[in-house]
Amino acid sequence: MNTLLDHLVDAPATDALRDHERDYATLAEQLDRRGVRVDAAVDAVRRFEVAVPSWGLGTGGTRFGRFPGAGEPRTLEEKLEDAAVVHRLTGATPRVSLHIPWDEPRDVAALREHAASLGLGFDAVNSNTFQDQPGQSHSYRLGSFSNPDAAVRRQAVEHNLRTMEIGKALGAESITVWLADGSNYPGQMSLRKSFDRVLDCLRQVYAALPAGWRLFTEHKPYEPAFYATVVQDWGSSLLLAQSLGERAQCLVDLGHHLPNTNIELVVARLIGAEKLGGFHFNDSKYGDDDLTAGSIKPYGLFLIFHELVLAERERLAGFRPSYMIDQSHNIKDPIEDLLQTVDQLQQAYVKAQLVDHAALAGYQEVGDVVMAERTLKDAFATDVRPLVGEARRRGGAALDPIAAFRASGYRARKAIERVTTSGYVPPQSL
Ligand code: RM4
Ligand code: MN
Ligand code: MN
Repeated sequence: MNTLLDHLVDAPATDALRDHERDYATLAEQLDRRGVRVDAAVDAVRRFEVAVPSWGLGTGGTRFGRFPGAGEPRTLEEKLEDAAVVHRLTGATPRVSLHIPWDEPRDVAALREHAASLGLGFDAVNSNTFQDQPGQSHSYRLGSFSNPDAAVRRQAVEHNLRTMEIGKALGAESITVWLADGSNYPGQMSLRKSFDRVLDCLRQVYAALPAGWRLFTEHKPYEPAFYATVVQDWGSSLLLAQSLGERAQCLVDLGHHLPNTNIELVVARLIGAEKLGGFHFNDSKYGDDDLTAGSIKPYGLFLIFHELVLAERERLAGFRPSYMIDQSHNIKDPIEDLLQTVDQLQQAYVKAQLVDHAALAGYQEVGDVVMAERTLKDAFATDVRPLVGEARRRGGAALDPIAAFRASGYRARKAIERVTTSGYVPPQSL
């Protein structure tokens, strides 16, 4: 075991353990009465995995400001150390998703080794053609793949090819393409031509996909473009994926829908079309808020997982979703926010496992609306915290990750080690 990670998961306090054992026994007994095998549910949680975003390990910010915390990672290597802490405490995050060039490795082989020594691997790589980078020949001000200038489009395609090369050397198996392309004013660009250009560029990227890789297209309704985003909705994303071929699938970011969109329905449609590739988990109230998953709409999250668990049980063709987190941790400690996130995802996932599917299907057949809805609510209303705690404990992770993280003093130690060159020290009073 890496010394850095030693002692993170010390035995919980005796009374915490005793309380947990009682709560777990009560829940197990309750589930038994409902015909649910608690061990199977615990095993399902233990199999659940989600990737951590490299850009979610430092403190995020808005265009109004950023409030970094002491001891936050300064380098990609330090970000991986923090990601390893999240994995050690949850047992559920063995891979990191890199954003290129935000988190471009200087030495790919060395980084892969460093990650492996921390027990980590790499998930989808994310290309970034939404910002100009120093030394770049052409500007993305008017878009990347949709740009009217062929030289800009070429540059953007080449960036994606390079991103895949890096990903391949790291052992990743997919690329996520999110484009900021769009227009701010009616008339700024041709709505049809811009989409055709995006498809054409994606074809070039798709043609270079390494063996065994998948390409995910990620849609977003607005921001940074405010009038018309080129890949603005799941319909556009599906058109792209279907035109590209079998190894292209759609990625659903939970914050990338207009308010009140029925996301579980979108998920069901994509599953039906064998085109659900992956998720970016987060939560939102208004738009792409990047808040902690489950913090605002936990029932919605559960309903999404219900669709996922149904597809998993039915072993549907083409169903192999890649789960990732995409959040910006602006005022919480990023590690704590990720620990909360994973816990919320594990809870939503296992609640979906508790749904009595046979009963639900029966009620649907005879049109018993009340009982059908109640079947879902019975699962959602179950307090599954002892169950996910037990799953983590059996997997050698922490019963209560936040408590274990706070008790470890990890962040305080890093605040001493990771002194920023700017000498910035956050004010002590909050
Ligand atoms: C976008 C989108 C992408 C993410 C960037 C940082 O809104 O969610 O997935 O990589 O933000
Ligand atoms: Mn995203
Ligand atoms: Mn986003």
